[in-house]
Amino acid sequence: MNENSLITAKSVDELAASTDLVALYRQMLLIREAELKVLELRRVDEVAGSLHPCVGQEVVPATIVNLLGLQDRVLATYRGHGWALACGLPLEMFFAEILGRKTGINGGRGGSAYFTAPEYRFVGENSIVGAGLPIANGVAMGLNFVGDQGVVVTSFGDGATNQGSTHEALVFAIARNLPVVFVCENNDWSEMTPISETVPKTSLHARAAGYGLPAVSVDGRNIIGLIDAARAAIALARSGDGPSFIEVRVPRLLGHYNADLQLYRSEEDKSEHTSRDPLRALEEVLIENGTLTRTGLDQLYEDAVKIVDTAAVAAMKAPLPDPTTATLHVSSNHATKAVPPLPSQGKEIAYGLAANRALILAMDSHPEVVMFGEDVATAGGNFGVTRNIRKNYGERIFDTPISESAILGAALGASITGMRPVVEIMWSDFLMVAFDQLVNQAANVRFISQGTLTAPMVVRMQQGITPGSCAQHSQSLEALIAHIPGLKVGLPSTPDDAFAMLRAAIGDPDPVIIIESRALYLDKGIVDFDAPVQDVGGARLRRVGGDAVIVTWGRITSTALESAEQLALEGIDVSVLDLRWLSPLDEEALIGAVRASSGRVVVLHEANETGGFGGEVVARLAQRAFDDLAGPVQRLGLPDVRVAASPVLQQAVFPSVDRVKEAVRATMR
Ligand SMILES: Cc1ncc(C[n+]2csc(CCOP(=O)(O)OP(=O)(O)O)c2C)c(N)n1
Ligand SMILES: [Mg+2]
Repeated sequence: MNENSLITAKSVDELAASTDLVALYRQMLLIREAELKVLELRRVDEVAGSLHPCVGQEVVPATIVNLLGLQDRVLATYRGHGWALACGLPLEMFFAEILGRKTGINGGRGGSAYFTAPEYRFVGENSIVGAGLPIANGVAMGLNFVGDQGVVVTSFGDGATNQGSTHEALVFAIARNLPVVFVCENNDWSEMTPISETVPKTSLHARAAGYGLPAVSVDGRNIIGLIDAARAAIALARSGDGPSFIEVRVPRLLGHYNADLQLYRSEEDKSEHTSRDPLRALEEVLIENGTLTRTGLDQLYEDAVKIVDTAAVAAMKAPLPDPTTATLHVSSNHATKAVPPLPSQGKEIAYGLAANRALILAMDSHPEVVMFGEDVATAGGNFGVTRNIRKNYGERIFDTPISESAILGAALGASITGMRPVVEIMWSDFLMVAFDQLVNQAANVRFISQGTLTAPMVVRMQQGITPGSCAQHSQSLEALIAHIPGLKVGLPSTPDDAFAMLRAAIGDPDPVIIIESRALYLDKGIVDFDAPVQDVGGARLRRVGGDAVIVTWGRITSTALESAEQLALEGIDVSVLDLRWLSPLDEEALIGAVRASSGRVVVLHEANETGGFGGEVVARLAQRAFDDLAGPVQRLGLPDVRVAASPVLQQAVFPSVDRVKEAVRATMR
């Protein structure tokens, strides 16, 4: 790969002539003055928290955004003020956000390091290093799905090129030939560590070139070279020729953040960086080529200061947010309709096939649904759940690299741009390598945007113990997801629910995680394919008995039911409440079932006991139904162990029917 493949044959003079350097200078100056003003406001305690100024790096957003159209999008990092302003975010909204005001672009929810302004093409900043790149891929997919032919620019630091998600994103973008321009702002430092220490034997753009992206490195003072490279990269993306990578070498004129004393940095390094300021370089060009005089420059400077001051003063007068809104916009909170009983009429079908039917129906009824994941398309999935979709729906289902962060990030980016991705993570254990994209990214979309943007994405995965599954392929991790506000999670325990809950998830406006059970995939049951689409949420009473209730979910529900049948032979009549959804939790059904079952409760799950969702169930009962409890609640889960592969050792820890029966008897003593 020719590392200079983004440099076109156009002459420097031709490019210079077609570029409004004064407008560019104004833009850079405005960003610089805005940053300096923000720092000043921080010094006098008008701003809370850390600031990451882009002073020295203004040239990158100012040049590149200028080359974008209205159909294009930008994603940046916590050092993203310049990108947002270049995209057109009004200065007053910018200051108001950083000042934590109601009139800020996100009403004070984003602050300096995490604001988003999609209405100005700025998908957002990101405070997680490297996390924006996978999302940029999805935004590119989404823009092109809605027919905008948009190009996505995502900016990140030199340090981010050491992050796994960055590499996954580059690999994914090239595999899918996505219209993304990856812009690395190399300021030589990642916080307090020089890039030379962590990337000793290669260059940053060479890394990207190694994946097959056209890649180039440009000095930020070489404004014409930067424009040339960016134009070429944008043109490549726009014409369907895929992603590319531009490294821009820029100085970091200040510390990593506002309070950084930079004791780790030599004076030589600081002055070397100061000597490379692109703003000063551009001033010299403007003077040398006679475009402006010193007085002209001074005038532009005074104009910029005035504009910035006026906006800052106005923002400071803006009202603070109403504290009662702090809990709003976490999830959609539509009331859950009553969940119908399991159907007695319908078609008998296996659990895995029922999920497959839900996916096919979604493909038929929602053109915006796309599916992707590892082995899901041609092979039909590791467990066959996505079989027979590729042949009818073509590229709407595709196989991805083994890159879980890239998969989830792409799903997120696509979901906020008009698509409805339904992606598969092969085993819930594998979610752990990409949890950021759910917890720090997807869960925040509605919140940050004050409900103006949502992320309607579905993640399917499966979990649990089966004979021979090792400690890395047998965990039950639902409590980790249920812990995160902004995510919804459900665990179907029957074929009907494998169908109905997946359909509900696909119809939901928020990120929903459906945890299927590998052990159940071949189990058959009646499925009502004609039933109306349910809402996400709602528990189901699977058995009614007045002596005690077993509260459970997922595949171990069948153990609860079998235990109840056996206990009935002893004259103990037990209810079984299948919670189905842990988030949102059907608290009314829970309390109702406890009251109707003499207040004797067993909470049963396959997950380890400590920190399992059973603890949450017990806490809710203690808070809301303490007087209804007949005695201590019995909690039965996997003991706090790792799971062995040997079936004998597995059976030794799995909550068996006998243990469940014993737990129920214990509530009656
Ligand atoms: C995943 C993650 N790890 C660590 C951090 C802490 N952190 C914030 S900024 C930063 C340095 C990143 O350097 P670089 O990518 O070069 O960007 P720059 O700050 O120079 O713009 C680090 C380590 C983080 N926010 N996210
Ligand atoms: Mg850096």
